[in-house]
Amino acid sequence: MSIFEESGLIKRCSQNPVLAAADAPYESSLVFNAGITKFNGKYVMVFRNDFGFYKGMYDNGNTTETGTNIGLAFSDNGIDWQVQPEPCFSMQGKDISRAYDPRLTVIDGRCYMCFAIDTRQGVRGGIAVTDDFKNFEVLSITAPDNRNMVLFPEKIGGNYIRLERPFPVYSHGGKENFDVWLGRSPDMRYWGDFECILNWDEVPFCNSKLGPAAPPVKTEKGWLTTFHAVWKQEEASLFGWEASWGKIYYGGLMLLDLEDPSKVLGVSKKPLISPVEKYEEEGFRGSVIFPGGMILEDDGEVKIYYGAADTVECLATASVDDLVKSCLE
Ligand code: BMA
Repeated sequence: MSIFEESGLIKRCSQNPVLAAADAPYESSLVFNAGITKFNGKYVMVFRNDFGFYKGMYDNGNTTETGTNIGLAFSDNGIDWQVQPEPCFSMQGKDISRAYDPRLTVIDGRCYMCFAIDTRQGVRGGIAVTDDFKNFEVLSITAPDNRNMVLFPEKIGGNYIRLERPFPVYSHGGKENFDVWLGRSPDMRYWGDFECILNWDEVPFCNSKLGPAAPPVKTEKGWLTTFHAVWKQEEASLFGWEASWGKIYYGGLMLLDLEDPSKVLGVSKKPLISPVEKYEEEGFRGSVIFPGGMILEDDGEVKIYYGAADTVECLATASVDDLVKSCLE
C-alpha cells in the first residue's frame, strides 16, 4: 500500500525477490535489509536472517524462539545468488541480543561492514572490517541510540565519513521524528564533528523517521545515496503479520556535494521506490522498502537492492543520469 507515487525511474527485476528464506541452507524465515558491494571480482551480499518467525505467530501468542544472524551470499551477475553454508556474523553475548541490517563499503581494498546491535542499554551502531567474510574486526560501536550507519567509499578532507541516524526521544517528547546525520573520523574508531544534514520534514513523503540506507556512490555531479522515509499510517492495517503494523517505509534518493557531503545538493521529491508489488506489501511488516545496497556499473546502470516487507530481498535498476537529474529538479 502506498500513498505517494514513485518517481518512475526504476525497473524492478523480473526475478524478484532475488533472495528469500528458502534460499538459505540454515534456519531462516525472513531474509532482508541486505548490504551489497563488489569485492574481489564478485558481488557480495550480507543479509539480515531472522529465524523462528511465521505468519500467524501473533494470533495465539508467540511460542517459538526467534533469533537473528547475518548471512552471506556471492553472485557473478548481481541477480543469481549462492548463499554460503553458514551465517557469517552475529554478536550475541552479554548485553547484546543481536546484530542486524548490515551495510557494505569497500575502502582501499578492505571491506567495511556497518550494522546495528540491540543491547540491554539501547540500539547501537557498529563498524567492522573484514578481508574474507570469516574474520571480522569490530572497530567502533556508538553509544545508544543510533543505527543505520553507512560509510562513504573514500576519505574526504582527510576523514572517513559516515551517515547515521541517532534517535533522540527525550527531547522530542517521545515522538519518532528522526533525521539524517553525518559524522567524521580520522581512523574509523573515533567519530566526531557531527552535523544534521537532512531533517525529516524536508522530505514530502516522510512524517516520522528518516534515515540513511545504502552507502553513497560517486557520480560526476555528487554523492548519490538512498534513504528510508517512514510515513505513519496508524489507522490502516498494512498486511503485516502483526495486526497493529501501521508504518509505510519508502525508498528515497538524495545527492550530496562531492567535496563537502554535509551539503545536500538535492532530494528527489517523489519516492524512488514505493511499496506496490505483492512481495513489497505483504510480509512480516507490510509495505516496507529498505534500500540498503547500491552499485553503479561502468555502463551507467545503477543496481538498487532493497528489503521488501521485512521478508525478502529485491533488486531494481535505473540509469545514473535519471537518478541524478531527479535529485536536482
Ligand atoms: C526498523 C528496523 C528495520 C526494519 C524496519 C521496519 O526499525 O528494524 O530493520 O526494516 O524497522 O520493520
